[in-house]
Amino acid sequence: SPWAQEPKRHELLKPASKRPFNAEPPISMLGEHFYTPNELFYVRNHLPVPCLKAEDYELELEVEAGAGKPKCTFNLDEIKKLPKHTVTAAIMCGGNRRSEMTRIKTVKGLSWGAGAVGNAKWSGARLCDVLRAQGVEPDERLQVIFEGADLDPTAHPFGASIPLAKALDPRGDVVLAYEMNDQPLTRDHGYPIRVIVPGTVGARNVKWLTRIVVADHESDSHWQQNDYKGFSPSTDWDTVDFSKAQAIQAMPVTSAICSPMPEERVKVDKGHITVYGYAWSGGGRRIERVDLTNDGGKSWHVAKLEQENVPDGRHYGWSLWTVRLPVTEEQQTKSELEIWAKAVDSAYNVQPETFENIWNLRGVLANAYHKVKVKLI
Ligand code: MTE
Ligand code: MO
Repeated sequence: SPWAQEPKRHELLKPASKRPFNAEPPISMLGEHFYTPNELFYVRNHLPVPCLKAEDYELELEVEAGAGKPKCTFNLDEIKKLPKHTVTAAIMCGGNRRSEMTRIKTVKGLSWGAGAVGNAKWSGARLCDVLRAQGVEPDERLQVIFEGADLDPTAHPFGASIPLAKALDPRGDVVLAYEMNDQPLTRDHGYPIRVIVPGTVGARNVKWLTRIVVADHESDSHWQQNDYKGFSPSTDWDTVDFSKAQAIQAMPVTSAICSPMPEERVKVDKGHITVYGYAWSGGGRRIERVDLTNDGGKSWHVAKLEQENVPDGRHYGWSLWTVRLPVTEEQQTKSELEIWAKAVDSAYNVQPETFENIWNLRGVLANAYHKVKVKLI
């Protein structure tokens, strides 16, 4: 069975599906660590986890279009000998928070909560160094295709692609990573090498990377062509034409309340409750502000942010936030409270208020205000 060699997982990872393994941690724990502990980092696998040995590992680079040496290969030692670069980047699944969108109307996909995201320090060789050493030159028309060692039943590998411009941009910080938070990658997260494409939807961060192709077209994989794309709320499975929509690359601004959890009983302390969570935007956009309300938007409270001190445009890590929210006497007597969070990024993009107008049949890009109902005690 292809599933016989699956790795052991942390018992706190709650599986949304077991084969392939897909799981997220309890979000209250996510919000406690700026760097998500590796064993609690969500796992999103489409296929069985391949068993790769460091000593046999080989990465193939093919330049099919544009300038550059047509073919070369690298073993693990050769990749590790290149200058080591470290970048903090959050990886978020395109379907993060899908379960909230489903409440409006059913969507197709794994029912993720707000935990299909994690933030880590990734270290490895810069893809721009590797490409430039092979003579690859900037060309706006070209794409870089990545293939994993995980094969579907018809022997097609998991694949994805990004524009060559992102891959060659030193400020794009694309790395061929062999370390996650200073530890070797675990099998679930792509051992021995995965590509990290900071600011870009999880699906392009190909794990168990075995082949890179510079081409004049996008990856022809199912996941690039017929998945991970957004559509109008009126598009249904009879009318959808996947060839007409752009593959998701950068993600829109989002946030989530990690604590309190829905339906939690929260103790009011001196007329306040403590609320914390995460916020993130794609494309390297820094989080500028996170606003909270517990009275349906009549009054807003600005959260305190914890974030890396790196320039905007290259701010790939998430921001954690915390706020002491005042609770009125009247709210305390009612005992039920609904908290809303919305984040604002450095381009002043704001989360949409509700899911109604951003609903899409695959349940991706689910970034409306995060709303949590709690009980006060
Ligand atoms: N890479 C390969 N080879 N196979 C996969 O199934 N899943 C992708 C991406 N890279 C996937 C992959 C998706 S959809 C996401 S969201 C992220 O990996 C998840 O990364 P993680 O499991 O390390 O959290
Ligand atoms: Mo994903």
